[in-house]
Amino acid sequence: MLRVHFAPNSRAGRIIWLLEELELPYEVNRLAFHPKDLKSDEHRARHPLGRVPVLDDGDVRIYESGAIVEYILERHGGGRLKPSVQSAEYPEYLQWFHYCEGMVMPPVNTIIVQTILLAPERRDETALGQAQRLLTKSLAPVDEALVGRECLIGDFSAADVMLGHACFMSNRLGCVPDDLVNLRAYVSRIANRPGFQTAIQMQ
Ligand SMILES: N[C@@H](CCC(=O)N[C@@H](CS)C(=O)NCC(=O)O)C(=O)O
Repeated sequence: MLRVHFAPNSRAGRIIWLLEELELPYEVNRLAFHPKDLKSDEHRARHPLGRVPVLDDGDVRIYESGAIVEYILERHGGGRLKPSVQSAEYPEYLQWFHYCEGMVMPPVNTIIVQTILLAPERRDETALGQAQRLLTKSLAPVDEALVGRECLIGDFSAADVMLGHACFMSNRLGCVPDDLVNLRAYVSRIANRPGFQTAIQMQ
């Protein structure tokens, strides 16, 4: 049985969402998004930095949300939610899949640190402003890619699970400008998917 080490309001939601979309059975180890759980010896034995998500599959243990998504698709997905390697969509699928952790999440991380995690006296307005501008710039190409499309590469895919989740998080931080109309509509569409709702409501 697949077992997801999960904390609410985190990238672990991507894994729950993917498993729901694939209709695969899974178990959840619910952790608090708090050092008492994430930095415990027990959880550090799963992830050296004490982070989520982590997936167990029998004897396999793996972390990094993108790696976990690829692992599930390849070992358990039966060819679903991913274009074939020879298809015209495959390069764009890869691009958006990796754009998530590569371009969008770094400024999202900084914004969360500078607005939520750091004590007010340690916050840095310059770092926050830079991250907000970088995030807005990084989201503009995603908005363009969505012109006339329901999903990033046309059909719903794991690229939507990765980058769609990052766009949802960006929107929740108030960082999707009103003029990115395609992206705003996309965020509403994915937020309405039952699998996404299961993931986002999980505590
Ligand atoms: N690149 C990693 C990032 C993992 C990560 O930073 N997870 C966050 C939650 S979204 C976390 O566990 N934070 C807890 C902490 O930093 O203490 C991935 O995609 O899995």
